[in-house]
Amino acid sequence: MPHRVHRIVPAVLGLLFLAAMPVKAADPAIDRLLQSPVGKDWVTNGGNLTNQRYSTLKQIDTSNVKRLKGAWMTRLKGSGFGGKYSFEATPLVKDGIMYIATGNDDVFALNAKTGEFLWERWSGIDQKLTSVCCGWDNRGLAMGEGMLFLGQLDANVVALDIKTGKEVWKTPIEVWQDGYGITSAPLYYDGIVYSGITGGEYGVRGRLTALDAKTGKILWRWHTLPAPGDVGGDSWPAGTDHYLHGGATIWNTPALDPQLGLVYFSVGNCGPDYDGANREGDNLFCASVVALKAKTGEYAWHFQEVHHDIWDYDAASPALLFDTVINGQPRKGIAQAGRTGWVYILDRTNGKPLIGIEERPVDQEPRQHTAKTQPFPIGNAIVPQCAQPLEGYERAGCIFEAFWEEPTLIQPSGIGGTNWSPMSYNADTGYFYVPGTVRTSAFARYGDQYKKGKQYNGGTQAAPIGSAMSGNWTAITATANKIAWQKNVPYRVGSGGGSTTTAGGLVFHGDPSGTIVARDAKTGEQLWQFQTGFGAEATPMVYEVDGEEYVAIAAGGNQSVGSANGDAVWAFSLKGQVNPLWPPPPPAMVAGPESGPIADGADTVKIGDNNVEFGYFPKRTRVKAGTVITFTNAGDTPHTATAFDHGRIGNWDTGVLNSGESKTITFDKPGNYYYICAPHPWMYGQIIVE
Ligand SMILES: [Cu+2]
Repeated sequence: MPHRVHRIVPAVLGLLFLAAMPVKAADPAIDRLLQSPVGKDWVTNGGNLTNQRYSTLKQIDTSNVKRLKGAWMTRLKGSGFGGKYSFEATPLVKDGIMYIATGNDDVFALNAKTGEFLWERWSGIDQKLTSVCCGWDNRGLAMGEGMLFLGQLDANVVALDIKTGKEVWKTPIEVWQDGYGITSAPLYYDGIVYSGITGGEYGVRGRLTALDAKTGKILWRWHTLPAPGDVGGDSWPAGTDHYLHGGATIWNTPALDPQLGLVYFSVGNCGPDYDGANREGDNLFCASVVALKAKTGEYAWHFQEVHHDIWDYDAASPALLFDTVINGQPRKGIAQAGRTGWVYILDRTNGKPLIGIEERPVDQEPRQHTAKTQPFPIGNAIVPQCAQPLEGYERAGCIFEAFWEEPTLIQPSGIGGTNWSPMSYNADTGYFYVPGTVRTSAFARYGDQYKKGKQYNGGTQAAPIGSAMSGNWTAITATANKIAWQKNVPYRVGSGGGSTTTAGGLVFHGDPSGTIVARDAKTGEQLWQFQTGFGAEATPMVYEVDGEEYVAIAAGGNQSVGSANGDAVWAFSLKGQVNPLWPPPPPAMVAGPESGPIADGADTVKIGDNNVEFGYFPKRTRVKAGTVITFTNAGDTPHTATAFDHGRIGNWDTGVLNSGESKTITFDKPGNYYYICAPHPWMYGQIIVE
C-alpha cells in the first residue's frame, strides 16, 4: 500500500545516514549536513550525498506557492553571459551566504537574503580553449573545511577560501589541449574531493579523481576505460589502445553512501561516438553506473545501461540514492535517468536491478559490431522510443536500431531522453521527477581518425531539418518504474535544468522560455510560474534564512537548446516584492535554419560572430549561381560549415576552421543547400542558390 511505504521511507533514510559519521572527520559539521535530510542549508550540488534534491522545508506549499514573488535578482556582472555559455549551476547556501559558479568558472558569494555581492573570484581561464564540446558550463561547487571546490573547463580542480574567494590550491587533472575539461560540480565528503572529467567527444580517457581536500594532492584515480588485464579490459578489442582514448567521461556529481562506503557515478559515451567498427565488444565502462570504494577507489560493481554504445546514449544525469520498500522488504536503491528515456533502478549494494531489467535481442549491423542484446528496464520510458518516418529519409527505427552510413531516424535522439539534467526524488510521493527531451536524430556513421585533442565522433546525429522538438516532465514511481503523471512542454528540457522537490508537496523546475515553474508533486498540476527574463536552464534549490524559505535558480540560457543568454540569479519567497521580467525570445521547436530573415546577396558567412558562438551569420543567404561564399570563424571554438542533405553530410565542407580562419566554397548550381557544423550538429545554415 503506497501510504504505508511513504511514511516509513524518510525515517529509514535519516537513521541510515546519521549512523555513519566518520571517526575523525576533517569537517564534522559539513559531513553531518551531507548525511542529513536537507533543511535550511544546501551544501552540495545534489542537496546532500544522495543527490535527491529534496528539501524538508515546507513554508512554501501547494496552498500558497501561487503567491511567490522575487525576493531579489542579481546580475553576475556579465560573467558567463553570451552565446558560448550555458548556465546550469545549482547555487549552494550555508549560513545565509549563497555561492554560485558561472559558465566562465567565475565564482560569486552573495548575501542569500538580499542578493548583494560579498566577494567574487574571476577564473581568468583561457578564452581560446578548444576542448569544450557542448557549451562553456560549470554545474556548481562543493564545500568543506572552510573552502569551496570547483572543476574548471581547463581541467583544473581549484579550492577557494570560502570567506574571501582567494585561491588555496589548484591541481591540474590533465591539460585541456589534450581534449580534457571539467563541467561537473565536485563532491566533498570526509576530507576528499571527488571530480569527474569531460572530453568524451575528444578521445580522452575518462576517470574519477579523488583529491585530498586540504592540499589538493591526488589520492587516487579510477579510469573508466580499463587497461588490458583490468576488470572490464576484455570488453575492448585485444591489442589496441582504445583504453587511452575511448571517452567514457563523467558529466556530473557522484553520490555517496557512507554506511556502505561506496561512491557512485554515471559514465558517458564511448568515443568515437557513432562508429563502433573498430571497438568490438561491450566497451566498459561507457554508458554505465559505477560504484567504487569511497576511500580507496577500488572497483565495487557496475551496471552498463547500453552495451557497445553507438548512439551517444550516455549516462549523463547524476546517479541518485534512495531507500524504499518493495514487496515488504526495505531496499537500498540507486537510480539514474538515461538518454535512452528509461530510469535505471538498481540495488546500490550490488548493482543488480531492483525492479527488473531484461536483456533483449536487438537489431544487428555487423560492420558496427552491435551488441547482441541490450538492457530493457521493466516499466515505462519517459519519451517515445520510435521515430516517425520523414520525407527524404529511407530508414526510420526504434531505440537501438543499428545504422551504418545510410542516415537512420531514431528516437530517442542522442541527447535524450534525459541528458545532463538532474532528476529529483520525493520520498513522500515515492516519485522521481524526470526531465525529458523529445527529439529525432538522423544517425550516420562516417569513421574518424583519432588525433590528440581533436573532436573524435565518427559520425553525426543532427536532427532532420523541419523535425519537431519538445520536452516533458514525468513522475516515475520508484517501486515499479511506471509513469505516475506526465506533462508535455513546448521546449526541450533535460539538457540544462533539472528538478527539485520539497516537503511542501512541490516540484520546482526552470524552462527554456525563461519561466520557473512549481508543480504539485502528486499530480503534476502547474501551480505557479514566474518569468525570469532569461533561459531558466539550471536546477533550482531551496534554503532558509532568518525563518524565511527561499527558492533560487540561475537564469542564463543554454547554448545547446538556444534559450536566451543571461547572467541572473533569482531568489523567490512568500514575502518577495520583485515582479517578473519580460519574456525573452523562445528557443526553436523545429530543427533547422528555416526561420528568420534571408540575407539577399550576402557572400560572407561568419561563424560564432556577435558573441553567439554556436551560430552562422547570416543563417540564411540567397545568392546567384557561381557565387564564391567565404566562411570565416569569428568565434573562439573550432567550427565547420559541412553540407547536410537529408542526413547525409559532407559533399561540400569547409573542414575545421580555427578561430580567425576562412575558407571559400563556390556554389555553381541552383539549389537549396543546408549545412551544419560537424562538431556541433545543432548549428544550421542555409544557402539558396538561384
Ligand atoms: Cu561548431
